[in-house]
Amino acid sequence: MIDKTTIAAANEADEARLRADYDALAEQLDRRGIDIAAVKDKVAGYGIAVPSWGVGTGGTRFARFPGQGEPASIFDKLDDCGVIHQLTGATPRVSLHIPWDDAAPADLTAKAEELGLGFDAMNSNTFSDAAGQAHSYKFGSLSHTDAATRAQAVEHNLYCMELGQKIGSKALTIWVGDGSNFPGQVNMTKQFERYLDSARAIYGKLPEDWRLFTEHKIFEPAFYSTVVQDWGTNYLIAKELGERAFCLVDLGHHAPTVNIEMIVARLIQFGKLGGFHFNDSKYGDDDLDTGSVDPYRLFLVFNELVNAADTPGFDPAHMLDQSHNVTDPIESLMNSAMEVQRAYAQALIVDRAALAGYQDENDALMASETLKRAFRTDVTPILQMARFEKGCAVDPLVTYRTAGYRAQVAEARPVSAGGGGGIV
Ligand SMILES: [Mn+2]
Repeated sequence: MIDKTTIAAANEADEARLRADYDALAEQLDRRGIDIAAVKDKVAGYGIAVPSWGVGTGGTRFARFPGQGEPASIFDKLDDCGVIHQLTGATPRVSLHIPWDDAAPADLTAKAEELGLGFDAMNSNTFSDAAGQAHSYKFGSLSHTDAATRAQAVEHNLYCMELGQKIGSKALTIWVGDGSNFPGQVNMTKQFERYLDSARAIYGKLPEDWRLFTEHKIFEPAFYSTVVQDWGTNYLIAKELGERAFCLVDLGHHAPTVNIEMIVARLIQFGKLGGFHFNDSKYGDDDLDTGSVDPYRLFLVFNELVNAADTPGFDPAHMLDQSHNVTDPIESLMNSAMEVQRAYAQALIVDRAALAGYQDENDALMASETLKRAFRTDVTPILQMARFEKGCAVDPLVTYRTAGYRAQVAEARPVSAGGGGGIV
Protein backbone atom coordinates (compact mmCIF):
# COMPACT_ATOMS: atom_id res chain seq x y z
CA MET A 1 0.00 0.00 0.00
CA ILE A 2 1.03 3.61 -0.41
CA ASP A 3 2.23 5.58 2.61
CA LYS A 4 -0.67 7.67 3.90
CA THR A 5 1.56 10.68 4.48
CA THR A 6 2.41 10.75 0.76
CA ILE A 7 -1.30 10.98 -0.07
CA ALA A 8 -1.97 13.58 2.62
CA ALA A 9 0.96 15.76 1.51
CA ALA A 10 -0.15 15.73 -2.13
CA ASN A 11 -3.74 16.51 -1.15
CA GLU A 12 -2.73 19.35 1.15
CA ALA A 13 -0.70 21.00 -1.59
CA ASP A 14 -3.74 20.91 -3.89
CA GLU A 15 -6.52 21.68 -1.38
CA ALA A 16 -6.93 25.44 -1.97
CA ARG A 17 -7.12 24.95 -5.74
CA LEU A 18 -9.65 22.13 -5.31
CA ARG A 19 -11.92 24.12 -2.99
CA ALA A 20 -11.93 27.09 -5.40
CA ASP A 21 -12.78 24.84 -8.37
CA TYR A 22 -15.45 22.96 -6.40
CA ASP A 23 -17.10 26.17 -5.18
CA ALA A 24 -17.15 27.60 -8.70
CA LEU A 25 -18.80 24.45 -10.04
CA ALA A 26 -21.25 24.42 -7.11
CA GLU A 27 -22.36 27.94 -8.04
CA GLN A 28 -22.73 27.03 -11.70
CA LEU A 29 -24.78 23.91 -10.91
CA ASP A 30 -26.88 25.79 -8.35
CA ARG A 31 -28.02 28.16 -11.13
CA ARG A 32 -29.21 25.02 -12.95
CA GLY A 33 -31.10 23.84 -9.85
CA ILE A 34 -28.59 21.08 -9.05
CA ASP A 35 -27.25 20.46 -5.54
CA ILE A 36 -23.57 19.61 -5.98
CA ALA A 37 -23.35 17.87 -2.59
CA ALA A 38 -26.06 15.37 -3.57
CA VAL A 39 -24.17 14.53 -6.77
CA LYS A 40 -20.88 14.26 -4.88
CA ASP A 41 -22.40 11.89 -2.30
CA LYS A 42 -23.67 9.57 -5.04
CA VAL A 43 -20.29 9.61 -6.78
CA ALA A 44 -18.54 8.93 -3.46
CA GLY A 45 -20.83 5.94 -2.87
CA TYR A 46 -20.20 4.49 -6.32
CA GLY A 47 -17.98 1.44 -6.65
CA ILE A 48 -16.75 -0.58 -9.62
CA ALA A 49 -14.98 -3.94 -9.51
CA VAL A 50 -11.51 -4.35 -10.97
CA PRO A 51 -10.61 -7.57 -12.76
CA SER A 52 -7.75 -9.53 -11.19
CA TRP A 53 -6.36 -10.20 -14.67
CA GLY A 54 -6.31 -6.48 -15.45
CA VAL A 55 -3.37 -5.72 -13.16
CA GLY A 56 -1.07 -7.88 -15.27
CA THR A 57 0.31 -6.51 -18.54
CA GLY A 58 -1.85 -7.78 -21.38
CA GLY A 59 -0.85 -8.63 -24.88
CA THR A 60 -2.15 -9.55 -28.28
CA ARG A 61 -1.98 -12.76 -30.26
CA PHE A 62 1.23 -11.31 -31.75
CA ALA A 63 3.22 -10.51 -28.64
CA ARG A 64 3.28 -9.47 -25.06
CA PHE A 65 5.70 -6.92 -23.70
CA PRO A 66 5.92 -7.40 -19.94
CA GLY A 67 6.14 -4.44 -17.61
CA GLN A 68 8.20 -3.84 -14.53
CA GLY A 69 7.15 -5.53 -11.29
CA GLU A 70 4.24 -7.51 -12.68
CA PRO A 71 2.17 -9.46 -10.15
CA ALA A 72 3.23 -13.10 -9.99
CA SER A 73 0.33 -14.48 -7.97
CA ILE A 74 -3.23 -13.66 -6.99
CA PHE A 75 -1.87 -12.17 -3.76
CA ASP A 76 0.37 -9.77 -5.71
CA LYS A 77 -2.65 -8.94 -7.85
CA LEU A 78 -4.71 -8.17 -4.76
CA ASP A 79 -1.92 -5.88 -3.50
CA ASP A 80 -2.14 -3.92 -6.76
CA CYS A 81 -5.94 -3.82 -6.55
CA GLY A 82 -5.57 -2.53 -2.98
CA VAL A 83 -3.46 0.40 -4.22
CA ILE A 84 -6.01 1.24 -6.91
CA HIS A 85 -8.76 1.39 -4.30
CA GLN A 86 -6.61 3.21 -1.75
CA LEU A 87 -5.94 6.04 -4.20
CA THR A 88 -9.29 6.25 -6.01
CA GLY A 89 -11.76 5.03 -3.37
CA ALA A 90 -13.77 3.75 -6.33
CA THR A 91 -12.83 0.07 -6.62
CA PRO A 92 -13.88 -1.78 -3.45
CA ARG A 93 -14.18 -5.23 -5.05
CA VAL A 94 -12.09 -7.58 -7.19
CA SER A 95 -13.47 -9.99 -9.78
CA LEU A 96 -11.53 -13.27 -9.79
CA HIS A 97 -10.80 -15.54 -12.72
CA ILE A 98 -10.61 -19.28 -12.11
CA PRO A 99 -8.33 -21.24 -12.50
CA TRP A 100 -5.87 -18.32 -12.83
CA ASP A 101 -6.60 -17.06 -9.31
CA ASP A 102 -7.36 -20.33 -7.57
CA ALA A 103 -6.17 -20.34 -3.94
CA ALA A 104 -7.28 -21.35 -0.46
CA PRO A 105 -10.46 -19.37 0.38
CA ALA A 106 -9.20 -18.45 3.85
CA ASP A 107 -6.02 -16.97 2.35
CA LEU A 108 -8.01 -14.99 -0.21
CA THR A 109 -10.39 -13.50 2.36
CA ALA A 110 -7.56 -12.74 4.81
CA LYS A 111 -5.61 -10.87 2.14
CA ALA A 112 -8.69 -9.01 0.93
CA GLU A 113 -9.59 -7.99 4.46
CA GLU A 114 -6.08 -6.69 5.06
CA LEU A 115 -6.45 -4.48 1.98
CA GLY A 116 -10.06 -3.40 2.61
CA LEU A 117 -11.33 -5.24 -0.46
CA GLY A 118 -14.21 -7.61 -1.21
CA PHE A 119 -14.91 -10.02 -4.06
CA ASP A 120 -17.26 -9.46 -6.97
CA ALA A 121 -18.48 -11.92 -9.63
CA MET A 122 -16.47 -15.11 -10.20
CA ASN A 123 -15.33 -15.73 -13.78
CA SER A 124 -15.00 -19.28 -15.04
CA ASN A 125 -12.37 -19.92 -17.69
CA THR A 126 -13.28 -22.70 -20.08
CA PHE A 127 -11.80 -20.93 -23.11
CA SER A 128 -8.33 -22.40 -22.58
CA ASP A 129 -7.00 -25.67 -21.24
CA ALA A 130 -5.68 -25.85 -17.69
CA ALA A 131 -2.66 -28.04 -17.03
CA GLY A 132 -3.61 -31.68 -16.66
CA GLN A 133 -7.29 -31.40 -17.49
CA ALA A 134 -8.80 -34.55 -18.98
CA HIS A 135 -10.65 -33.07 -21.96
CA SER A 136 -9.51 -30.23 -24.23
CA TYR A 137 -11.63 -27.14 -24.97
CA LYS A 138 -10.06 -26.73 -28.41
CA PHE A 139 -13.46 -27.33 -30.01
CA GLY A 140 -15.57 -25.79 -27.29
CA SER A 141 -16.59 -26.25 -23.68
CA LEU A 142 -20.21 -25.88 -22.59
CA SER A 143 -21.37 -26.55 -26.16
CA HIS A 144 -18.78 -29.20 -27.09
CA THR A 145 -20.04 -32.16 -29.12
CA ASP A 146 -18.57 -34.54 -26.52
CA ALA A 147 -20.69 -35.03 -23.38
CA ALA A 148 -17.69 -35.67 -21.11
CA THR A 149 -16.07 -32.38 -22.17
CA ARG A 150 -19.32 -30.50 -21.51
CA ALA A 151 -19.61 -32.17 -18.11
CA GLN A 152 -16.06 -31.13 -17.26
CA ALA A 153 -16.88 -27.50 -18.17
CA VAL A 154 -20.07 -27.58 -16.09
CA GLU A 155 -18.14 -29.02 -13.17
CA HIS A 156 -15.59 -26.20 -13.41
CA ASN A 157 -18.38 -23.63 -13.14
CA LEU A 158 -19.78 -25.41 -10.09
CA TYR A 159 -16.31 -25.27 -8.54
CA CYS A 160 -16.16 -21.50 -9.20
CA MET A 161 -19.47 -21.05 -7.36
CA GLU A 162 -18.27 -23.22 -4.47
CA LEU A 163 -15.10 -21.16 -4.09
CA GLY A 164 -17.03 -17.92 -4.59
CA GLN A 165 -19.43 -18.77 -1.77
CA LYS A 166 -16.51 -19.14 0.61
CA ILE A 167 -15.12 -15.68 -0.19
CA GLY A 168 -18.34 -13.67 -0.30
CA SER A 169 -19.00 -13.50 -4.02
CA LYS A 170 -22.64 -13.33 -5.13
CA ALA A 171 -22.45 -13.95 -8.86
CA LEU A 172 -20.96 -16.12 -11.58
CA THR A 173 -20.03 -14.70 -14.97
CA ILE A 174 -19.80 -17.14 -17.87
CA TRP A 175 -18.13 -16.24 -21.11
CA VAL A 176 -17.15 -19.04 -23.47
CA GLY A 177 -15.06 -18.98 -26.63
CA ASP A 178 -17.24 -21.66 -28.23
CA GLY A 179 -18.12 -21.17 -31.87
CA SER A 180 -16.70 -22.15 -35.23
CA ASN A 181 -14.13 -21.04 -37.78
CA PHE A 182 -15.67 -22.49 -40.94
CA PRO A 183 -19.17 -22.41 -42.43
CA GLY A 184 -20.58 -25.88 -41.91
CA GLN A 185 -18.15 -26.73 -39.10
CA VAL A 186 -20.98 -26.83 -36.56
CA ASN A 187 -24.70 -27.27 -36.57
CA MET A 188 -25.53 -23.90 -35.06
CA THR A 189 -28.88 -25.02 -33.65
CA LYS A 190 -27.52 -28.15 -32.01
CA GLN A 191 -24.52 -26.25 -30.67
CA PHE A 192 -26.75 -23.67 -28.99
CA GLU A 193 -29.00 -26.40 -27.58
CA ARG A 194 -25.95 -28.08 -26.03
CA TYR A 195 -24.90 -24.73 -24.57
CA LEU A 196 -28.36 -24.25 -23.06
CA ASP A 197 -28.34 -27.75 -21.53
CA SER A 198 -24.97 -27.07 -19.87
CA ALA A 199 -26.09 -23.63 -18.71
CA ARG A 200 -29.25 -25.16 -17.20
CA ALA A 201 -27.08 -27.62 -15.25
CA ILE A 202 -25.04 -24.72 -13.84
CA TYR A 203 -28.09 -22.57 -13.11
CA GLY A 204 -29.69 -25.50 -11.28
CA LYS A 205 -26.85 -25.36 -8.74
CA LEU A 206 -26.76 -21.56 -8.43
CA PRO A 207 -26.82 -20.59 -4.72
CA GLU A 208 -30.12 -18.96 -3.65
CA ASP A 209 -28.67 -15.49 -3.19
CA TRP A 210 -26.55 -15.56 -6.36
CA ARG A 211 -27.04 -14.22 -9.87
CA LEU A 212 -25.79 -15.80 -13.07
CA PHE A 213 -24.40 -13.47 -15.73
CA THR A 214 -23.86 -14.69 -19.26
CA GLU A 215 -21.68 -12.55 -21.52
CA HIS A 216 -22.10 -12.35 -25.26
CA LYS A 217 -19.39 -11.60 -27.81
CA ILE A 218 -19.70 -11.16 -31.55
CA PHE A 219 -16.44 -12.88 -32.53
CA GLU A 220 -13.07 -14.15 -31.33
CA PRO A 221 -11.56 -16.59 -30.62
CA ALA A 222 -13.99 -18.24 -33.05
CA PHE A 223 -13.98 -16.14 -36.22
CA TYR A 224 -16.91 -17.49 -38.21
CA SER A 225 -19.61 -17.94 -35.58
CA THR A 226 -19.83 -17.58 -31.82
CA VAL A 227 -22.39 -19.54 -29.85
CA VAL A 228 -23.40 -16.54 -27.69
CA GLN A 229 -22.75 -13.85 -30.26
CA ASP A 230 -25.19 -11.06 -29.50
CA TRP A 231 -27.54 -9.58 -26.92
CA GLY A 232 -30.55 -11.27 -28.50
CA THR A 233 -29.04 -14.71 -27.99
CA ASN A 234 -27.98 -13.65 -24.52
CA TYR A 235 -31.52 -12.54 -23.72
CA LEU A 236 -32.83 -15.93 -24.88
CA ILE A 237 -30.41 -17.64 -22.49
CA ALA A 238 -31.46 -15.50 -19.53
CA LYS A 239 -35.15 -16.11 -20.35
CA GLU A 240 -34.61 -19.86 -20.70
CA LEU A 241 -32.68 -20.21 -17.46
CA GLY A 242 -34.85 -18.26 -15.04
CA GLU A 243 -35.27 -15.14 -12.97
CA ARG A 244 -31.75 -15.09 -11.48
CA ALA A 245 -30.11 -15.28 -14.91
CA PHE A 246 -29.10 -11.96 -16.47
CA CYS A 247 -27.23 -10.57 -19.45
CA LEU A 248 -23.81 -9.03 -19.04
CA VAL A 249 -22.86 -6.29 -21.48
CA ASP A 250 -19.16 -5.97 -22.33
CA LEU A 251 -18.83 -2.70 -24.24
CA GLY A 252 -16.23 -4.16 -26.60
CA HIS A 253 -18.23 -7.21 -27.62
CA HIS A 254 -20.34 -5.62 -30.36
CA ALA A 255 -19.92 -4.66 -34.00
CA PRO A 256 -18.41 -1.15 -34.29
CA THR A 257 -21.63 0.71 -35.16
CA VAL A 258 -23.99 -1.05 -32.75
CA ASN A 259 -26.04 1.22 -30.48
CA ILE A 260 -25.00 -0.17 -27.10
CA GLU A 261 -26.99 2.31 -25.02
CA MET A 262 -30.14 1.12 -26.75
CA ILE A 263 -29.30 -2.51 -25.89
CA VAL A 264 -28.87 -1.38 -22.30
CA ALA A 265 -32.29 0.30 -22.38
CA ARG A 266 -33.93 -2.84 -23.80
CA LEU A 267 -32.38 -5.13 -21.21
CA ILE A 268 -33.41 -2.77 -18.42
CA GLN A 269 -36.97 -2.61 -19.76
CA PHE A 270 -37.31 -6.37 -19.66
CA GLY A 271 -35.50 -6.87 -16.34
CA LYS A 272 -32.51 -8.73 -17.75
CA LEU A 273 -29.58 -6.34 -17.43
CA GLY A 274 -27.09 -8.10 -15.17
CA GLY A 275 -24.14 -5.81 -15.41
CA PHE A 276 -21.20 -4.50 -17.37
CA HIS A 277 -17.68 -5.11 -18.38
CA PHE A 278 -16.50 -1.58 -19.11
CA ASN A 279 -13.75 -0.89 -21.61
CA ASP A 280 -13.49 0.96 -24.91
CA SER A 281 -12.86 0.01 -28.51
CA LYS A 282 -12.31 1.44 -31.97
CA TYR A 283 -12.55 -1.65 -34.16
CA GLY A 284 -13.55 -4.76 -32.24
CA ASP A 285 -12.87 -6.19 -28.84
CA ASP A 286 -9.84 -3.95 -28.46
CA ASP A 287 -10.07 -3.89 -24.66
CA LEU A 288 -8.87 -0.29 -24.58
CA ASP A 289 -9.12 1.85 -21.46
CA THR A 290 -12.68 2.84 -20.55
CA GLY A 291 -13.55 6.27 -21.88
CA SER A 292 -10.35 6.57 -23.91
CA VAL A 293 -11.96 6.52 -27.37
CA ASP A 294 -15.64 7.35 -26.99
CA PRO A 295 -16.46 8.96 -23.63
CA TYR A 296 -19.78 10.19 -25.04
CA ARG A 297 -20.97 6.61 -25.55
CA LEU A 298 -19.99 5.79 -21.97
CA PHE A 299 -22.02 8.80 -20.83
CA LEU A 300 -25.01 7.67 -22.90
CA VAL A 301 -24.88 4.24 -21.23
CA PHE A 302 -24.88 5.93 -17.82
CA ASN A 303 -27.70 8.16 -18.94
CA GLU A 304 -29.82 5.01 -19.33
CA LEU A 305 -28.66 3.69 -15.95
CA VAL A 306 -29.49 6.90 -14.09
CA ASN A 307 -32.81 7.01 -15.91
CA ALA A 308 -33.64 3.55 -14.53
CA ALA A 309 -32.09 4.01 -11.08
CA ASP A 310 -35.44 4.04 -9.28
CA THR A 311 -36.66 0.78 -10.86
CA PRO A 312 -37.33 -1.71 -8.02
CA GLY A 313 -34.59 -4.34 -7.76
CA PHE A 314 -32.39 -2.59 -10.32
CA ASP A 315 -28.81 -3.40 -9.36
CA PRO A 316 -26.49 -4.11 -12.28
CA ALA A 317 -22.92 -5.18 -11.51
CA HIS A 318 -20.20 -2.78 -12.63
CA MET A 319 -16.83 -4.22 -13.58
CA LEU A 320 -13.88 -3.15 -15.69
CA ASP A 321 -12.53 -5.56 -18.31
CA GLN A 322 -9.53 -4.24 -20.20
CA SER A 323 -6.16 -5.34 -21.51
CA HIS A 324 -3.23 -3.03 -20.78
CA ASN A 325 -0.56 -3.53 -23.38
CA VAL A 326 1.40 -0.26 -23.34
CA THR A 327 0.63 1.32 -19.97
CA ASP A 328 1.14 0.56 -16.29
CA PRO A 329 -2.03 -1.47 -15.55
CA ILE A 330 -2.53 0.22 -12.17
CA GLU A 331 -2.55 3.63 -13.85
CA SER A 332 -4.95 2.46 -16.56
CA LEU A 333 -7.35 0.88 -14.07
CA MET A 334 -7.34 3.99 -11.85
CA ASN A 335 -8.04 6.25 -14.81
CA SER A 336 -10.77 3.93 -16.12
CA ALA A 337 -12.51 3.75 -12.74
CA MET A 338 -12.47 7.55 -12.65
CA GLU A 339 -13.78 7.80 -16.21
CA VAL A 340 -16.71 5.61 -15.23
CA GLN A 341 -17.33 7.84 -12.20
CA ARG A 342 -17.16 10.86 -14.49
CA ALA A 343 -19.80 9.42 -16.82
CA TYR A 344 -21.99 8.67 -13.80
CA ALA A 345 -21.63 12.24 -12.47
CA GLN A 346 -22.39 13.71 -15.89
CA ALA A 347 -25.50 11.52 -16.18
CA LEU A 348 -26.63 12.65 -12.72
CA ILE A 349 -26.70 16.29 -13.80
CA VAL A 350 -28.86 15.76 -16.88
CA ASP A 351 -31.99 17.91 -16.60
CA ARG A 352 -34.42 14.97 -16.91
CA ALA A 353 -37.60 17.04 -16.66
CA ALA A 354 -36.46 19.27 -19.53
CA LEU A 355 -35.35 16.22 -21.53
CA ALA A 356 -38.74 14.53 -21.11
CA GLY A 357 -40.46 17.73 -22.23
CA TYR A 358 -38.35 18.03 -25.39
CA GLN A 359 -38.96 14.35 -26.15
CA ASP A 360 -42.73 14.83 -25.85
CA GLU A 361 -42.56 17.86 -28.12
CA ASN A 362 -40.34 16.04 -30.63
CA ASP A 363 -37.75 18.78 -30.24
CA ALA A 364 -34.82 16.64 -31.35
CA LEU A 365 -32.19 19.37 -31.22
CA MET A 366 -33.00 20.62 -27.74
CA ALA A 367 -33.24 17.06 -26.42
CA SER A 368 -29.76 16.39 -27.76
CA GLU A 369 -28.46 19.69 -26.36
CA THR A 370 -29.86 18.81 -22.93
CA LEU A 371 -27.68 15.71 -22.88
CA LYS A 372 -24.69 17.56 -24.32
CA ARG A 373 -24.95 20.27 -21.69
CA ALA A 374 -24.44 17.69 -18.96
CA PHE A 375 -21.70 15.91 -20.91
CA ARG A 376 -19.78 19.13 -21.54
CA THR A 377 -19.78 20.06 -17.84
CA ASP A 378 -16.39 19.40 -16.29
CA VAL A 379 -17.32 17.41 -13.19
CA THR A 380 -13.69 16.77 -12.20
CA PRO A 381 -13.95 18.86 -8.96
CA ILE A 382 -16.85 16.64 -7.82
CA LEU A 383 -14.77 13.49 -8.28
CA GLN A 384 -11.75 15.09 -6.65
CA MET A 385 -13.72 16.36 -3.64
CA ALA A 386 -15.30 12.92 -3.15
CA ARG A 387 -11.81 11.42 -3.02
CA PHE A 388 -10.42 14.19 -0.82
CA GLU A 389 -13.14 13.70 1.80
CA LYS A 390 -12.49 9.95 1.87
CA GLY A 391 -8.76 10.42 2.40
CA CYS A 392 -8.01 9.09 -1.09
CA ALA A 393 -5.82 10.92 -3.58
CA VAL A 394 -7.13 14.09 -5.21
CA ASP A 395 -4.92 13.18 -8.19
CA PRO A 396 -4.37 9.39 -8.02
CA LEU A 397 -2.09 9.25 -11.06
CA VAL A 398 0.37 11.89 -9.83
CA THR A 399 0.31 10.54 -6.27
CA TYR A 400 0.92 6.98 -7.52
CA ARG A 401 3.94 8.11 -9.53
CA THR A 402 5.28 10.19 -6.64
CA ALA A 403 4.99 7.22 -4.29
CA GLY A 404 7.13 5.02 -6.55
CA TYR A 405 5.03 1.89 -5.89
CA ARG A 406 5.93 0.15 -9.14
CA ALA A 407 9.68 0.45 -8.58
CA GLN A 408 9.27 -0.85 -5.04
CA VAL A 409 7.34 -3.98 -6.02
CA ALA A 410 9.70 -4.59 -8.95
CA GLU A 411 12.46 -5.27 -6.45
CA ALA A 412 10.48 -8.07 -4.84
CA ARG A 413 8.70 -9.57 -7.83
CA PRO A 414 10.39 -11.79 -10.41
CA VAL A 415 10.70 -10.52 -13.96
CA SER A 416 7.96 -12.13 -16.05
CA ALA A 417 8.46 -13.63 -19.47
CA GLY A 418 7.44 -11.79 -22.61
CA GLY A 419 7.69 -12.49 -26.28
CA GLY A 420 4.88 -14.92 -26.92
CA GLY A 421 1.34 -14.01 -27.71
CA GLY A 422 -1.66 -14.34 -25.49
CA ILE A 423 -3.20 -12.32 -22.76
CA VAL A 424 -2.62 -12.92 -19.09
MN1 LIG B 1 -15.70 -9.16 -20.70
